[in-house]
Amino acid sequence: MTQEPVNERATAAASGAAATRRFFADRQGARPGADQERVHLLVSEILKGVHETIRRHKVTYDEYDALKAWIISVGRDGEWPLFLDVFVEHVVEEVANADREGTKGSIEGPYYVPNSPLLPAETALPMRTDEAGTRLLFRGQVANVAGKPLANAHIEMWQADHYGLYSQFAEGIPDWNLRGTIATDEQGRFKISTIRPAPYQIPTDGACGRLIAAAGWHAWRPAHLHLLVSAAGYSSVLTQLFFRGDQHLKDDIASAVKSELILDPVPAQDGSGHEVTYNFVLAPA
Ligand code: MBD
Ligand code: FE
Repeated sequence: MTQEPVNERATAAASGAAATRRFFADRQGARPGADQERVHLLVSEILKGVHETIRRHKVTYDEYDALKAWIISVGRDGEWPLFLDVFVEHVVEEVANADREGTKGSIEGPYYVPNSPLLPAETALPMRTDEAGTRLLFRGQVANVAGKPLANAHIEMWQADHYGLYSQFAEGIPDWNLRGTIATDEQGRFKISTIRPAPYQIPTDGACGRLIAAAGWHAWRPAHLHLLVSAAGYSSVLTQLFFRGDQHLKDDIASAVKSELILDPVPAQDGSGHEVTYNFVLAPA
């Protein structure tokens, strides 16, 4: 897939501010940990790692000042949600889901919005009449680990558009564009028309972009669908699905790709774009 220049409408400042607001709206309970021993243990160990790196590499005052300026700018640019979700969340997810049965989890990232429009099992994600991109018919079934189909399971889905932009985080896109909550039918099935998202480049004009440039890294994530699948009595799975052949499967800046989460789309039978089947498996709560 060719990539067009992106992100003029998803500046670090705009998407960062929206992501920060969203985080506090969803996580009113997110407060510094109450467990003093745990705070002491974890913060001491992190600081020790920093101290050891400074000694081992004889970090200079110039480097220390560059770090200080950069950390201040992460906050100024509203990019703490982005930075943490790109560079840290994948390990939290790995630990949290180490013993999960069924569908593998992946990171949430900064762009989830709860309470997206409820849609039937066979549906199209909300999109603009002239929505750009290759059509994608995404279908499958939700079942439990014993193979029993789960009727009325909810598949919350959110994705970037053809230009790598997320509604509610980039300018000029309808609020619920490419976001929806699909309820499975009696057989646990779903059939969702959408478009293939584009590979996603994190904003390059803010603190995260400056770090990436300074380190000689790249800013790309492979194209992905975000999903949160839930059913009464089952443990929800928050995950992402990727596309076979994407050039960034092996070097996702957010380290979120797992081999079990790669889709193999084929040309659609009706000749309109691609179609793919993926089945979700939930474990008891
Ligand atoms: C994304 O779209 C995303 O999914 C993550 C994890 C980080 C930045 C942008
Ligand atoms: Fe994403």
